[in-house]
Amino acid sequence: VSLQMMKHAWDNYKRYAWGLNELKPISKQGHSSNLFGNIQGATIVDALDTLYIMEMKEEFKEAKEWVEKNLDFNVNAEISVFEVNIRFVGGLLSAYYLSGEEIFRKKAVELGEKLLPAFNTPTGIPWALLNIKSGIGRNWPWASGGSSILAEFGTLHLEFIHLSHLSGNLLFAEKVMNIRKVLNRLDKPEGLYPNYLNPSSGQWGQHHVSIGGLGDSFYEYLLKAWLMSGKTDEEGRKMYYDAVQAIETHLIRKSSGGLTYIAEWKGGLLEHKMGHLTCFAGGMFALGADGAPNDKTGHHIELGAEIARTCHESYDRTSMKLGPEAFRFDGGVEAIATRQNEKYYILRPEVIETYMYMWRLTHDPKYRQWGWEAVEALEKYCRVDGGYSGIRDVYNNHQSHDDVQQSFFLSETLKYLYLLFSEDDLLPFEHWVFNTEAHPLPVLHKDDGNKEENQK
Ligand code: DMJ
Repeated sequence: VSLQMMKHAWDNYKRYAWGLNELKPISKQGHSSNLFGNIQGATIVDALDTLYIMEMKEEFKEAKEWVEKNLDFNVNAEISVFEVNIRFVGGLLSAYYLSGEEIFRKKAVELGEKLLPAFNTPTGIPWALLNIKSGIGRNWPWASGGSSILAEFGTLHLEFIHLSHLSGNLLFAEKVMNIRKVLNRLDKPEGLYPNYLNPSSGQWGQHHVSIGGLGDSFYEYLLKAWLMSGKTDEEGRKMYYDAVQAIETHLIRKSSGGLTYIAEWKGGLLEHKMGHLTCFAGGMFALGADGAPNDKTGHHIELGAEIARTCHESYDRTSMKLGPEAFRFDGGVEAIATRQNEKYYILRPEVIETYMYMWRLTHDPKYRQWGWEAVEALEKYCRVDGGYSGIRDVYNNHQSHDDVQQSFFLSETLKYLYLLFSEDDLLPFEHWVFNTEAHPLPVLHKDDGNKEENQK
């Protein structure tokens, strides 16, 4: 089924928005997100590995030809370093490792080099935004006192390690290792990592902590850096388990109805809200269970299972059976969005991602059932003639589409669905880690040798 869904999403993108970043499935035209500046083709690059994995060979071939002929980074564009890294660099790296086609390696390294000027700050903590022509960077104007964002500068590690591995240029790895050094020098409030860090002063901005937006994939990349290193990166491992310990103590709570959730922390005060983005953490806890210190393996699996259940409830308690952007545990509600501007669903993957990890790690059939419920809801409410669209209010039976087919729907949501219903030996966890945009990267073993050897 996810294969048919992919076909529908891809065919319509191709028909109405080919070469542009994303598809507007209702108005049947292209959508240009400013996250990628003038870099084009986000959906194509994000979808490459999904096409490959689903064995959509014709489509993969035409996508590859587009990359060869049209993917151009010599543009005057201000881009989001994080978004371009996870979608474009990550997408190209996976396409290279899966297919062995040199063009993808070349483009990934070329783009990686364009991102390097972002690190030209007093601390080496990169800017959020970078003009890839001039090399001038800056931060989001809304971010606390000129800060860079934890989930942005903390989500470069996996791709940059692979860029060094594939290019022989050690600068990439040095840049991301330096980020850790800066973080490890700083005092952390209650052992927690604030979402904001000023790249000039090297000091934290506002003490807001989140495992959802602005924080999320930083934690994910600590764990995955350790896994991707063949479990040799002890620093990554320690940072991950220490962070989880602090998160458990200060952010994880149980509602009176028995639902475990991860709250947000604002200078010591809890906001009892959990974002859809935060739901990825169920899968992360389960994935990290194996290496958990002090006999805590079972506990981390259990934590993953509880977060999965809570996130499933957030879907089940809507009329469309698709989860809201954020849900709350206060004012008498549990796992329900109370604010109008938190009731939307934009085809996000995190809940299905967690089902996939929980399925692989426990084989409890309920995760496939829950995944199936999501498929039915996507087909019923998000599928339109021109592709798949997000929904403005999942509590309202009257459909209101947002008219965007997000590129991560093809790279993540559909890939995780496909994996949920595949055998475990498709991209097995011993050999692959998924970047935060679901692009698989191979585990690097110490004896993997150099680039030449790897290409044989
Ligand atoms: C994706 O780009 C990535 O999963 C990122 O980590 C968070 N936001 C979207 C999906 O929701």
